[in-house]
Amino acid sequence: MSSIIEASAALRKRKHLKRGINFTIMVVGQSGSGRSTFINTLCGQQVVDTSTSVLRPNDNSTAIDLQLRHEMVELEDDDGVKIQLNIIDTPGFGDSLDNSSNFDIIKDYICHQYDEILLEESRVRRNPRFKDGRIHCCLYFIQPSGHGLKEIDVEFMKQMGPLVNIIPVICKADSLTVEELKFNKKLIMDDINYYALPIYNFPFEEDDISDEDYQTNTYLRSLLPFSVIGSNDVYELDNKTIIRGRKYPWGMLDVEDPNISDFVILRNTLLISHLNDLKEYTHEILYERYRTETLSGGNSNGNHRNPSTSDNKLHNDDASVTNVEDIKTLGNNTSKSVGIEGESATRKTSNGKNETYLAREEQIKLEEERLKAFEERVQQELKLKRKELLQREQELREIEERLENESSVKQDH
Ligand SMILES: Nc1nc2c(ncn2[C@@H]2O[C@H](COP(=O)(O)OP(=O)(O)OP(=O)(O)O)[C@@H](O)[C@H]2O)c(=O)[nH]1
Ligand SMILES: [Mg+2]
Repeated sequence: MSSIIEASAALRKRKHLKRGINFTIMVVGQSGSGRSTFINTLCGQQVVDTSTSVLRPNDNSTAIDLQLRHEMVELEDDDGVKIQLNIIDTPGFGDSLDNSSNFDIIKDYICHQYDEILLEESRVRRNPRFKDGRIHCCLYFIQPSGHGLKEIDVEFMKQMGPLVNIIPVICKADSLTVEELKFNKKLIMDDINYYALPIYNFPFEEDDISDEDYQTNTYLRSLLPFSVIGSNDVYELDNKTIIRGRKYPWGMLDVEDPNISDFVILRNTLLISHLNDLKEYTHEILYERYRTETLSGGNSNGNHRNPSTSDNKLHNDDASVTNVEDIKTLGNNTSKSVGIEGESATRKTSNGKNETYLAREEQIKLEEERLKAFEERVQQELKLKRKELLQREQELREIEERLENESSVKQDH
């Protein structure tokens, strides 16, 4: 019997692995920051067409609407483990004078995914085809300016950090010298600390972490913000080695060269070493807080995430990185890309008030059902009491009759 159970558990696991691990990344950054090129570099294939990305305003104004563009790519590692990677690109972000609607659209989208889970959790019958659309990581692209963060960067991280794991990234790192990159990283981290921006800083519990993980997380923290270089082109070197590179008048660089950017470390962190951590943090901390606040009626989406572990002392910056750097890449060689471009684009709602609407409606329904059951119980009890009362009345009447009879017998005598 137990062997049957073990076998079916193994089968389930295999099926699960066959179906793939679902992982969702949102890439946010101002236009031209290299989001699309990065997505193609991350996936090792042309997922986003970078030649037709110019957005125009919808009317006579100069304001450009933010779009949310979905891409889905299946990546597979050497062991046949599949990752179903959902990527949400955000063309139009930060392109207008007033970008507040951009923030609303992104916040609405994130909260809508949480509401869908809330609804699903409260259903008596689960939908077997339900798809978890929560965003597990938001890569926020910062263009290096030598001035730290801009107001829009601070505002974005402040507003979205409590809802989603934000990992800040310096894009186009090839435009910086070694010293400039170091300087820009420092300025950005100074601003993040100064404004107490709730980014994902590889949190851990000091007493509940292995030495190796401690060193890895501490090292990854020390790299923040990650620097990346992207490219849409691959080149063949020496008639055999193929690299994804950038060609300059003075030579060529390999975007995967760990000496010039953190791209490979970031890719391995996202797709291998911290994929589960990011998913768990999303479910156990971010969603859980959203759920509690929503069900207690107090969610204004302005919640403040204060990562309890963010103050863990940092040390050992030179810690070994084997865990991250040594892992070989997923996906370069693999599989099909399914583009659902522009699928669920602009979704505007006023100041984020109706995103909890569905959850509230479901909650009211549950409350009504509970009240109905309570009412039925009370009715039953009432019926019983009435019956008892009738019985007592009957008994009383019988006693009275008996007494009457007895007294009339006495009188007769
Ligand atoms: N030097 C350098 N240029 C880059 C890098 N990544 C992208 N670019 C270039 O920057 C330009 C914009 O890149 P995209 O990937 O289209 O940027 P995007 O953020 O998707 O832009 P929009 O979709 O138009 O908002 C292109 O000319 C890219 O070739 C990089 O790492 N370094
Ligand atoms: Mg683009």
